[in-house]
Amino acid sequence: MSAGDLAAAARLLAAATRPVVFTGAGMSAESGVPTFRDAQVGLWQRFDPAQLATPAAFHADPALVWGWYEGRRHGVRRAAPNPGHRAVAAIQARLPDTVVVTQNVDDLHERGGAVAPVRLHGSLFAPRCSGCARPAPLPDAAGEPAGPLDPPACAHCAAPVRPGVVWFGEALPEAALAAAVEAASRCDLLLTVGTSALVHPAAEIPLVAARLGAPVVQVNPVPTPLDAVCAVNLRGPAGEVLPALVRAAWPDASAG
Ligand code: BJW
Ligand code: ZN
Repeated sequence: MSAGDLAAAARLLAAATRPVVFTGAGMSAESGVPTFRDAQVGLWQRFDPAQLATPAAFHADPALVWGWYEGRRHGVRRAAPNPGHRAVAAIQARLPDTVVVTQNVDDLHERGGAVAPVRLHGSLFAPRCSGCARPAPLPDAAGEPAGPLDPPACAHCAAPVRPGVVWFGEALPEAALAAAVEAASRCDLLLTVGTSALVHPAAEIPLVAARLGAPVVQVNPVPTPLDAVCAVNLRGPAGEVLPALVRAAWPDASAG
């Protein structure tokens, strides 16, 4: 990341009044939460997340999929927000009309101080019934599951409880998608952080902003399909780049 690029992005941020911060798994990487397309670890090594995150996988083997999510919940509970999450909260504190839109299913934005992030892909911590769709309580946090684990049964209809996330082939929550499109349509800066921008329709959110003339600034260590629409590409980890960006935009601010 060059000093010139950082300064250019900081000028855009300092001039913004209603930015959107659009985040993906790279936002939480420095908290130790693996990105979606990272290699899996331990006993999950031989499974492809894209194969597990589907309604068909849950239908075929609910214990396999529930156990995978229990393991991930366990990892996220032990993780802490990183300086990137705190920098996002600092942007929101400085510019109260900032909208945070996340694809992440962890809770690290909230724990890092962000207010009301719009969740496009649901949450690890909001299971619901796979039959009647009623919210279901989270099972008590036990130790790390050793592998497949039967999901609880719904208290109302006895169908298996499923993770409250959006799987491939499923529609995104209507209100969240509408809020994200609305915010991107009227923003005066879109800051995209830590996403491969491969998964649709979420990946279209920065494109909506760009199409309507808002500058797009990207934070990612590697190029993505969004590079072409970005006014500035800041190549580097979110936990370092975002605090540096906040410091450069508002030299008096403290951002982790
Ligand atoms: C760092 C970093 C550091 C690392 N700092 N950065 C149009 C075109 C093609 C396909 C489609 C299309 N429209 C729909 C589709 C199909 C499909 C899709 O997009 N497929 C593509 C993969 C080809 N989409 C869907 O199926 C969606 N549903 C849908 O379209 O429904 C239609 C419908 C309408 C009406 C009725 C019924 C149906 C649903 C998509 C749901 C995605 N769900 C998941 C799983 C959530 C639960 C879980 O976590 O298990 O969401 S998939 C996964 O990908 C997860 C993520 O939120 C999402 C995005 O991933 P993300 O965040 O970008 O992570 P990574 O790992 O890909 O990238 C990490 C990045 O971080 C990398 O770039 C690193 O370089 C970077 N990085 N360290 C900063 N320190
Ligand atoms: Zn039920």
